[in-house]
Amino acid sequence: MAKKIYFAGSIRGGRVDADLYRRIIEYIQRTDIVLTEHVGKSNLSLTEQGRERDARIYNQDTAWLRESDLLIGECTCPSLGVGYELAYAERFGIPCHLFYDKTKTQLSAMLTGDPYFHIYPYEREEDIYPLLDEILGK
Ligand code: 6K6
Repeated sequence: MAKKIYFAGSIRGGRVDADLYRRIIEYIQRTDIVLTEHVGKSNLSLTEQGRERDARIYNQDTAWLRESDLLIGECTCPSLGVGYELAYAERFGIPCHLFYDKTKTQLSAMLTGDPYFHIYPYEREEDIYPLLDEILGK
């Protein structure tokens, strides 16, 4: 059965890797359901929309997180929102698989130091996809 995947990637933290997010999302969608497809879209609004609209985003995203089978995060571009989502997922027992390009960044010790997280440092984008196959049970 298709799994429900919460894909986490930076939005207001910076959109430098938005195309990479889109490619990863499209790869996952070949076999599974990505609840957060918008994270890979190039035209999304980055500006604060007021607390009411942001509350709708928060409520929707945390509901999706609780119903997801696992979280896959691309963490090269640091993002407060992604960090929050990871702690939230851990609290609800959602398995978390985190990727980052080790030639570009060092992950926070709050992630690498927490044995709850499955962490995959990579050097080239093509290294990501066979790992995704393993994670998704392909
Ligand atoms: C509308 C259409 C697309 O995006 C929007 C508005 N913004 C957000 N919509 C949905 N989820 C969001 C939005 N902003 C942040 N998030 C969640 O936080 C995503 O699930 C990302 O994984 C994460 C990014 O956090 P920041 O701190 O980099 O914004």
